Parts: sequence; structure tokens; C-alpha cells
Amino acid sequence: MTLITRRNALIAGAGLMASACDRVTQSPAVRKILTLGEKATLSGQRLVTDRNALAPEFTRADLSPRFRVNGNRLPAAPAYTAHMANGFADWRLEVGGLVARPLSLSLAQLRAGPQRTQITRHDCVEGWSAIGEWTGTPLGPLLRYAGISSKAQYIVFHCADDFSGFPYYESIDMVDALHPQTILAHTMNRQPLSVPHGAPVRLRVERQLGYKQAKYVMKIEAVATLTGLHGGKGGYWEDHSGYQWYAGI
Ligand SMILES: Nc1nc2c(c(=O)[nH]1)N[C@H]1C(S)=C(S)[C@@H](COP(=O)(O)O)O[C@H]1N2
Ligand SMILES: [Mo]
Repeated sequence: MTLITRRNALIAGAGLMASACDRVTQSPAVRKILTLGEKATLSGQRLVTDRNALAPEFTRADLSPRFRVNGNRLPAAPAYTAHMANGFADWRLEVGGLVARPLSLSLAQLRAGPQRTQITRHDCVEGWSAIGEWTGTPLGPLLRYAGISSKAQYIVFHCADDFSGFPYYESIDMVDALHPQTILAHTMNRQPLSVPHGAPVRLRVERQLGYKQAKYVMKIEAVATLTGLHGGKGGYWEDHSGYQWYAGI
């Protein structure tokens, strides 16, 4: 959001400059500076455009007959087991950190807001892919509703599960957080998200690899830095296996 706003301001600024300064462009020195400026603006634009481009979307005919389960398939935490036992009726998604209005949302509330459905390909670093249909709450509007601070640089997803006592977590930057295909999915292939696939809610951040697609999301936290959080590298696999934090595809 900030990026887009800033880019629009830049473009508007450049337009104003060009019309007001037509007469001075006769000077070769000025022309050279303008050309450099144009190049900088173009490459800046390309960067922004690439990060905001949509991941390919498919049709129902392309859905994988089987979508593998990977990583944890049943969180062991007693709190999670209790939520599972009563169909996640008392489960709440906490939204906190650098927001003006912290939220605690039930599944029904998440489903009542804006929704997006997308058929996308999931790519796991371990060498498999699967196409699935996901429905969920777009993250951007949710964060705006919570009054996200301009100081927020990352969104952290805290999960219910762990590996040997190390909690699973992930994080993305604001470009991905506000990307239109970034959703909190509660529905997969038109069925409520199953426990093995991350019930009740998982992240879909479609421009990145499988390990970024956090399952069992319990809390979302807006932060200014990832330093000091768990291993400091922004995610469970990033901390423990040297996987890249930015897993763009
Ligand atoms: N909470 C949590 N999220 C997770 C994992 C996990 O073990 N725990 N595994 C990751 C990996 S490596 C992949 S490929 C996908 C697998 O999602 P799936 O089980 O729905 O196929 O979830 C990702 N998100
Ligand atoms: Mo994965």
C-alpha cells in the first residue's frame, strides 16, 4: 500500500515536472539528468510490478486428484486438541502487534467478511506440486480493518504446531501481505479446511514456496523487525534449515 502510494506520487511528480519544464529540456545536461531519472523510475516500476503480479490461476479441470499433506498433520498442543474436539467453535484468530485495533475473530466472523477463491499450484521444495482451490479472507483488507501501523514491516503467522518444541511460524513482508492473492484460507476444494491441511485457517501466499503456506494459524502479528523473534530468521525452516526467507516462485 505504502509502496503503491509512493510510486503513484513519484509518477504524478514526474508528470508535473515534465510539463512544467519543457523549455529547460533544451539543455543537454538537463536532458541527461531527465533520462537517468526516467530509467530509475522505470526499473523501480518494474520491481513493484513484479512483486504485485498474480500467480497463475487454474480451472477446476486442473485440480489435483490428490493433494499431499506435508510437515505436521496434527498439532499436539492440548489447546489445539480442545479446539478440534468442539469443531473450532471457540477458536479465535488473534490479530495484534502494530495495529490500532487488535482483533479476535471467530471462524464465522472471518467467513462473514470479504472472501476470495483461487485455484493455484502449491510447490514444495521437496519436489512435488499440487493444484488446489482455496477460499478465504484476503489479508490486506483485514489488516486495514485492524488499523495496521505504517511502522509495520512484516506480518508474522504464529501456528499451533511445533517440531521438537520449536513452534512453527512464518513471516512475509507488506508487499506480500497486501497482495490480492494472499488469503487466510478456511476452505479447500470447497470443503472446510481439514486438520492435516491446516484447520481451521492457513495462509496462502501464492507467489512463494510451500513452507511459507503456514497451517494452523492462531495469531497474526504486525512487527517492525524479525530480530529477536524465535531464531530471528523469520520462519521455522529459515531458523532451522537455512531455507530462504523470501521463497519467491
Ligand atoms: N504450521 C505448519 N505449517 C506448514 C507446515 C508445517 O509443518 N506446519 N509445513 C509446510 C510445508 S513444507 C508445506 S509443503 C506445506 C504443506 O501443506 P499441506 O500439508 O496442506 O500439503 O505446509 C507448510 N506449512
Ligand atoms: Mo514443503
